[in-house]
Amino acid sequence: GKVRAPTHIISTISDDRGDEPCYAGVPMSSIIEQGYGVGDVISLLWFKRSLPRYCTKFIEICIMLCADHGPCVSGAHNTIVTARAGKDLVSSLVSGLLTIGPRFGGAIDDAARYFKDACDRNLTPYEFVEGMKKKGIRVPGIGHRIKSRDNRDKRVELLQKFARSNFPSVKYMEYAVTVETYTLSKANNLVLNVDGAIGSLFLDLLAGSGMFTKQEIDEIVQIGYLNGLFVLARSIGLIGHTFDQKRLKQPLYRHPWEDVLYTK
Ligand code: Q5B
Repeated sequence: GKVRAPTHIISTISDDRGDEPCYAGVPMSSIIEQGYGVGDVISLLWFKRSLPRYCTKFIEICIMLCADHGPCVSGAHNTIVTARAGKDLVSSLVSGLLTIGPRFGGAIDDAARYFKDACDRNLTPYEFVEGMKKKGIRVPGIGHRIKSRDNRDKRVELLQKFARSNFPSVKYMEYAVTVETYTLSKANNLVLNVDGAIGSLFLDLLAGSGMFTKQEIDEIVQIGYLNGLFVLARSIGLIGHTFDQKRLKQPLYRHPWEDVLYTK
């Protein structure tokens, strides 16, 4: 009989060997003919299944809302400086992407992990927040540099509004809101931020859609899929900032001396 040589790579999400590429078994022609959107493609390639329309719409809303947040945030700043140093598109893009992490944009997975654990264990917001403080960990998904109780993040409101009208349950998001109520009693800028809103609402999507087993949800949260939403979304804006700087023929950036405290 035939002896199959051992393979060096295992792949389960896509296949390009036939007449047309397939994403999670769905041929490209079906994706186009059936009017799939970016949310459907993400569902197939990340979660290996087709998700209900309200889920793919939610994914698309996350991508649209996180695509950019102006030139002053860490990622855009790095991209702008790199583009102005004469570097190419990919270099400018990745220099911005490399700032995404626990403080900036990359708190979605940890927000999901901590909110899930605290909510599943029925911790009161006081127990959760003060427990985190004792461990010296900032609550991921809480706090913002410019957003506050009196200057709410519109993106968070839009995500909450969509989920309240379309999700079967928003249990985790409501839990995150009770945490926000508590943190706001400590400081005005300790709002539920866009990372926290996406993290908690994605838990609701995973738990409420009926498309994932409990074990699959735990694995998604443990591996950390959700920062991918911010990375993907913000790439759109960072590419835009690169083109903008090139179009404007901006010179090499040098930070002004006056804005540096030189001290010993
Ligand atoms: N404190 C976001 O801090 C920021 C606390 C906290 C308990 C917290 C901070 C934080 C968790 C990470 C997170 C996502 C660094 C943010 C994003 C995308 C973006 C960005 C954009 C976009 C802001 C002052 C006092 C201190 C702290 C305490 C602060 N946060 N305590 N839990 N979470 N959050 N990141 O203003 O007693 O004085 O020592 O790390 O969720 O990235 O638009 O800019 O789309 O691009 O710099 O929206 O909240 O405040 O560091 O001076 O802290 O508050 O312990 O207390 P700030 P700090 P104390 S969304």
